Amino acid sequence: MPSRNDAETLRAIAGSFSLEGRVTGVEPLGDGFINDTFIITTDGPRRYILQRKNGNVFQDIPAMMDNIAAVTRHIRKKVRDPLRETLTLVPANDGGYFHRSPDGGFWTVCLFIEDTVTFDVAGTPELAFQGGAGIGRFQALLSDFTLPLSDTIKGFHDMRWRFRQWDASLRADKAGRAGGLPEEIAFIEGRRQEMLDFWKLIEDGTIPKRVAHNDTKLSNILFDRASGRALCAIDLDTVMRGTVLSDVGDAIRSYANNTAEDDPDYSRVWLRLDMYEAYMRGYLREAGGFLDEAEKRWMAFAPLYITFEQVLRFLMDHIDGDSYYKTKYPEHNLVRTRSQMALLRSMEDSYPQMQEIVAGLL
Ligand code: GN1
Ligand code: MG
Repeated sequence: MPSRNDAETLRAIAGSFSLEGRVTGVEPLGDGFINDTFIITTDGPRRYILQRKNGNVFQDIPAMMDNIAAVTRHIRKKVRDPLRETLTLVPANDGGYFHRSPDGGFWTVCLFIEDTVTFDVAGTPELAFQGGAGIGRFQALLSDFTLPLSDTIKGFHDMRWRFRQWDASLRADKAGRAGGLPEEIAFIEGRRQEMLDFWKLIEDGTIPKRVAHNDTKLSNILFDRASGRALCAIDLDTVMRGTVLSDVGDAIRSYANNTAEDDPDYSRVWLRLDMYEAYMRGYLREAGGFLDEAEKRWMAFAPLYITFEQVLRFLMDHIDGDSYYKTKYPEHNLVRTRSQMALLRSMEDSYPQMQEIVAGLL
């Protein structure tokens, strides 16, 4: 743990938020790739989540917090149990939704939602069904949201922008790694046109922009411990306007993978069609009502698009010298790349069946 996050500093930071009770502990939680996350315990009735938001990834954290506040306010008004079915931001003592530490860090707090569980691998179709229903519900609750939202990360799922970054990375070859990656680079280039053609449908308005979560991997959903239902979408940092297809794609990338996204044994990586079917059944039950024809038509392609984007982003970070994602070992981004390449190949093989499944559910 870096010294900037030492126990005393963390307690002082926790103390600068309007918490009920006195802080009794601040401990690291989970292993997100982007932010540093902690759990705050107090002698009061609640626990809290403390996060140091990543200032390299998010250029305008105040705008990001405004997005999260607006979206959670909207959801809160519509659900039965607002303290459990959406995130509740806790203001800092000055009334804003973040605290600045002397080293320039941006810190935020929200309520910890008790009696919930998260997963890294879905395991059962029932869980995939519940996860699909959860994201479908999240999108449906926001389908009448009309307030402006800031773009928290420029060009997040925008393939034209991603290729511009990609071309620049290859040219710069900062870590001197590009020469050793002919197969991976050919994998990306061989799909460039296909992916740009899909993105064009968003650019020209064929596929509408709505409010999307944009980071719907399985571990970003809280499941209710008692009922097993998907309760609450967390990690709202990337809530922005975009196509809801990104959410379906990113979810399938994690729920329907037979293994973890960075499994180094690529023979274990494949798309599970039973999980795909279950997720889509849950998702379409909740989202079917607001989707238009173009979204339905391109629904089955979404996982291929997002998995491709992920291959590109992991490989680009490897080429850049691992500056974006947290890594656990030196080749981690390359292993992630290859593991996601195996997943995309499996999706390409299963694409006709994926299309059939969606057609059968609509
Ligand atoms: C990051 O924030 P986290 O760890 O849930 C990333 C996603 C990637 C994901 C890959 C803001 O998600 O886009 O899909 O890692 N988030 C950001 O696991 O870049
Ligand atoms: Mg995130």
